[in-house]
Amino acid sequence: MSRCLLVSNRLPVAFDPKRNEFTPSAGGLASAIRGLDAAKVGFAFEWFGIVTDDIAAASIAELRGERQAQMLCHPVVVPKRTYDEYYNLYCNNVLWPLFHYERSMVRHNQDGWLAYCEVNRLMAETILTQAKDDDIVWVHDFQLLLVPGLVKEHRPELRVGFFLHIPFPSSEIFRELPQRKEILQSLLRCDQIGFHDLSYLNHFRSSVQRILGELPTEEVNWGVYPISIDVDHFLRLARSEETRHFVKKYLENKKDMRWVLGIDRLDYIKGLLLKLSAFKAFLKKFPGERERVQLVQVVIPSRIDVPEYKGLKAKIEQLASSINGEFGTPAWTPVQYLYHSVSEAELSALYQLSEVLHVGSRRDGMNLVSLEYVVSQDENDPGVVLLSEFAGAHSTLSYAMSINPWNIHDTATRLREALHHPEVKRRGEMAAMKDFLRGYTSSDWARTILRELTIPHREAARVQSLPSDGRFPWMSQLRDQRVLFFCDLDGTLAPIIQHPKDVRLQARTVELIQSISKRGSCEFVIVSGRDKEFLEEQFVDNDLDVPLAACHGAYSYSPLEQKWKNLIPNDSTRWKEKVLEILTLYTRRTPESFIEDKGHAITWHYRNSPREFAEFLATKLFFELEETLANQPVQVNRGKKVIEVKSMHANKGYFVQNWLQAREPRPDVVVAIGDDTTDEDMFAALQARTDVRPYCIKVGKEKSHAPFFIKDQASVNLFLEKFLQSIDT
Ligand code: GDG
Repeated sequence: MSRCLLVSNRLPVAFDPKRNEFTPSAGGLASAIRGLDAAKVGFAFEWFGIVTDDIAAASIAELRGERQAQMLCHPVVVPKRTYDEYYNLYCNNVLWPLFHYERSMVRHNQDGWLAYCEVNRLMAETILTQAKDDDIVWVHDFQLLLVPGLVKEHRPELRVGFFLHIPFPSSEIFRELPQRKEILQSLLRCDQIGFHDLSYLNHFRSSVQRILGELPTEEVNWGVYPISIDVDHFLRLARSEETRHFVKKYLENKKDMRWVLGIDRLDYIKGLLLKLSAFKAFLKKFPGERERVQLVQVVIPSRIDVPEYKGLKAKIEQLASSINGEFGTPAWTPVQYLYHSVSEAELSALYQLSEVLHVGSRRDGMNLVSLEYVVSQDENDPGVVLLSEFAGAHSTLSYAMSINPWNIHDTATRLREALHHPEVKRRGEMAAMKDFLRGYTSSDWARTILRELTIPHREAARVQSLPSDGRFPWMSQLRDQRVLFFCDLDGTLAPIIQHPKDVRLQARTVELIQSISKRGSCEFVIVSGRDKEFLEEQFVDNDLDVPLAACHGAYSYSPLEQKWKNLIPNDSTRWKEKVLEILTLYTRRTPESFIEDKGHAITWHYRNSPREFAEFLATKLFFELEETLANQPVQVNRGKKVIEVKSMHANKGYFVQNWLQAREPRPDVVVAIGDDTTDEDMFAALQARTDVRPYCIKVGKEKSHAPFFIKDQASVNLFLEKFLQSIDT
């Protein structure tokens, strides 16, 4: 089994020399990674983390492989004073608040930065001495942003991945960081950079473009991999004797009271004051709910030596007790406030007994508590998750009730809705989320990341251009195989020309598509960014009976049913108004540019405009759109002479995944071919699949997720001809 060196600030266990005791480390990162199943992930993990004294180091090192650690631990000793400066002055006073958009909390300082460099150097040195050539180094989180650069400087051939557990802020915020260049340059040395959410990745990309001038040309694989939890562990925990004992015990007091639960580390990012204010507003607005509902808020002590955290604690306690003072009765305490951690069994019991989980984070990389709550629910009478739209988990939990925690009055109303959400709905919604999590655990998360981190390595040699005879070697193995073919239109089947509406398929291309799609073993699907009407003209009106996907997969057309289906029925398009307003301004300023509204996407074209001026404005426009739409369910893409804003779900990646899901029997082979950035979503989705053999082909020479290349559009027909021969012979 290959070795994966996990590198993070903390180890999974801490050692208390006074009590001579080991305690599991608190926090999301440790709890998610502790749950990784090495066998499922397919790697032998060894964990590197910092300790500040030799006794702890020796004791933890001795644990090697024992239950408390679950993984082999390598403590890296850092002098206490340096550690404190690194952790308090830079990690907690600069990076943490800045990355969570809390600019007023940022305290820039040079001492912290120097200590940060020193600790990162010590960590990198240890890795350099311990890592063997075929190990994978997987660095975690904002405390160790310089480690990838330092490791790569000496061992460029080592595979290094980085995962950020907190948000990556908008470039408008990130560019304030005095050490912005050093940090980006280090991260760009990685072979792979992972984020929880697409918006974080977009912010990172635009920061690179803005601060370093351009995106790197060499191979960096950056992606979105939302973290998950050890689902089996939480399912078992929910049924355990110990948890049942607590459920019974708590029920004796709870009786008919309805619980709104909060489990948060003491941190300003968790929005505890906003949550309490919303609860107060709820009690004011809905007097009928008083004496029937209680907010059970567990606050886990954290960074308590820091004055800001002490101050926050005092404010929370003040607000909680003022709510109790104002609304409480001898028989009812509105806010039950606990300021200590609870055991796992108690936590599971609280999850099970609470009618609503309230996550009101001002910003939160992911938020594992919300996932744990879902998994712990009783399927017959589950609760509801009230979830801040500023938590990464918002993109994972499809049926959570969204709140904007800053809108206290609306949150109060949503809380009431959550408490009265009908049982049938709760059941269906919770079952869907639970099912999703059953199939996507923290081990799946790690496996996807590590697989991608190793594949390019092994496949680097296999990146291949179309040979002059038009046959990739793998084409000799297509006979008797069920082949699914996804093909882009513009720039792939048809050349890019000056006026997009004049594009027509060549007669030979039409013939080839017809012949391929008539083969029983082969399904040929056109996946295009064009609108339905245009595709209909090109294909349906020319009697080309192939399935079509318009607007990057937002609509699909079945030749059998002869009708279009909207694949995103509940798509909200409120963002469109704002986008049209911005694009109209740019169109007025840029001669011969124009706007195309495709329903789920809006595109700004500037292919006929004065080149330099239009490119300049396009860059500006791109950033403006990203800023304006940072928290909207949309993607902003820059393609060839176009900028496009599209609904997150109008995405070729989603489309091909869904299409494949519905295929029974599954095809053996999937071929995907395309030339534009939007095709990259399709390539990335297919390359990650293990149940089919994907062959992704990029038309053009740009960097791509696709391992195969065809140099230009004019060579595509040759490839199609040879492809047809390969499935026939
Ligand atoms: C960072 C990011 C991201 C909490 N209280 C108790 C307890 N916990 C456990 C929970 C959960 C974990 O701690 C908290 O995880 P979160 O994700 O909610 O938050 P952070 O610690 O801020 O984590 C976050 C995460 O990294 C992972 O990438 O999701 O956004 O900020 O697992 O169950 N466990 C026990 N008693 C407690 O009192 N036993």
